[in-house]
Amino acid sequence: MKSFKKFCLTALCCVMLSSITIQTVHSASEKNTYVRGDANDDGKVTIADVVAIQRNLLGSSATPFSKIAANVDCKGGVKLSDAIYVQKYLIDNENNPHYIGSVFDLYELPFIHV
Ligand SMILES: [Ca+2]
Repeated sequence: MKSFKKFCLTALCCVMLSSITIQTVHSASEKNTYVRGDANDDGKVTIADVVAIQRNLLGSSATPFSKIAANVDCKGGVKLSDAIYVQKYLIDNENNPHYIGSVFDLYELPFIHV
């Protein structure tokens, strides 16, 4: 009887651990992409992203903030010029050399603009 309880407890622990592992894998694979220019990570490129970049440059720790999405020119980290590029995209999205609003893979090497 004692070994049966031990078996049941072990089986229960295994089931609980496997479900935790599955949940972790699911969460990690949930977001493998980002929208370039979507600095506040809400899925859209709007004036709020310009504000998010500017606030980040001023030292605000507002969350969420996606550095990879905010670095729209893929050069030297997040700078004021990235906010300006997003503003230009919002005014005229026909001329979009930085592919702002496009979806990119997080693990893909960034396209470097010259
Ligand atoms: Ca956004």
